[in-house]
Amino acid sequence: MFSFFKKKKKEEPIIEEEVLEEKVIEETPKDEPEEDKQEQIQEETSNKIEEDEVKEEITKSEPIIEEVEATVENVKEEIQKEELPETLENPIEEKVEEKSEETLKEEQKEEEPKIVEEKTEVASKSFFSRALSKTFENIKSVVPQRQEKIAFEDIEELLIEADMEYEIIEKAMDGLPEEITRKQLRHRLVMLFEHAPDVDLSNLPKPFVRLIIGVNGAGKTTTIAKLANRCKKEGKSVVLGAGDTFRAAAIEQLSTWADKLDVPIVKTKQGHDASAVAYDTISSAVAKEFDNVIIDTAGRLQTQTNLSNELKKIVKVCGKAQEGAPHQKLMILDGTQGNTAIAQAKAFNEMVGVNGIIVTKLDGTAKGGALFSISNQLELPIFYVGTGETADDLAEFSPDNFVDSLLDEIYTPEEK
Ligand SMILES: Nc1nc2c(ncn2[C@@H]2O[C@H](COP(=O)(O)OP(=O)(O)O)[C@@H](O)[C@H]2O)c(=O)[nH]1
Ligand SMILES: [Mg+2]
Repeated sequence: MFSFFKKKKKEEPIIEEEVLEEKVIEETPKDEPEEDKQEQIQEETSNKIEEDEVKEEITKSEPIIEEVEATVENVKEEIQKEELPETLENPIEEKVEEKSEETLKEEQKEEEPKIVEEKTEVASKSFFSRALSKTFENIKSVVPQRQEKIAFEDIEELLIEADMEYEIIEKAMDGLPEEITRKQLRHRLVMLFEHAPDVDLSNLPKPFVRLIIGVNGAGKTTTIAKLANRCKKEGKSVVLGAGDTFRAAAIEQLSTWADKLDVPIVKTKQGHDASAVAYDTISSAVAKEFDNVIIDTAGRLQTQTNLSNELKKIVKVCGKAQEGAPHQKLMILDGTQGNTAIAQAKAFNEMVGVNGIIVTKLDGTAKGGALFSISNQLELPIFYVGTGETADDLAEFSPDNFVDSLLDEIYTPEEK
């Protein structure tokens, strides 16, 4: 069916465009419950058509801000036509207006002498000993007294207690002597975090687009709020995209955070196309010269295939809105799940490829050792850790500080 249009495209590009428009309206009567298979075929067809349309709109429009905005309008109209003709207000428009004020504020802020101290908030040793107190209690049950050297078996046992996977323990400890010094163990443990971030943080594209993925309840929405909060503290502008359109509550939750943090948000109604939200968010960020875009996504749809298709589509559409976007696909993992989170992460990694991990809820768990396995098994860096429910409870992950704080619990201080 699609190839028919393609053929036609060469001869009569203008007519084809009209046909395509009709096609979209005809072929995607969303809201109606359908047979799974049929739904999927339709979804795929409309995906392709929509993508092509977006592509065409983009080729037509010159890189002038007004035109970019017009494109956003078109895409939005299309979606509203398709899915919800009686859509009331226009939340996206509204929020874009708010943004200009926001931008002004940001600009003013930038003009003021910059007192915003470099608030990098890298997780310190004391941070980890607080955040991982439950994990450390377990460890201390194996080695209650600090020592200079610790027996191989004890180290093995305490790492198991901390929920580090046995295979990783074996790998880390391979060839170590019967009595292990702090230095020896430190070297091996830090090595497990060898997967460095693949983004040059000194030269970020503008806007820098982060797509947040992970299962429901992992902490995606909360982490987005935390990241937005960091952006603001660093004096950078940020716009949020409420891309978890599957649940109304998810949109509301992110809106509430946006209000609280006073950052703009692009959203739509429940059930609408998440990729269109992503497209709108990025396009408006491009037009308004925002520094950051953070996009939420659904953690669960009717089926795993649907979820996979939706995420793939969002990723593609992000790239249409801005070349190279999303610049980071961040996987949010619930730290209380320990090693079971790894299986989830692998599934998401297969769907869309993940660039890095944020582990949440470290405050409530004794499974902090899973950080080793998570990073090592997934061959991905851990960027941040979440340690509470407020917007401030996020710290940049530092393998060195994490390992040192763990070793401080069991080894006597290193003689210099
Ligand atoms: N204690 C604690 N709770 C968290 C953390 N991150 C998220 N949560 C809580 O976990 C629950 C699910 O978070 P949410 O962001 O809605 O997850 P989502 O479904 O992935 O978007 C909420 O009650 C959050 O407050 C964290 O680092 N520590
Ligand atoms: Mg959520």
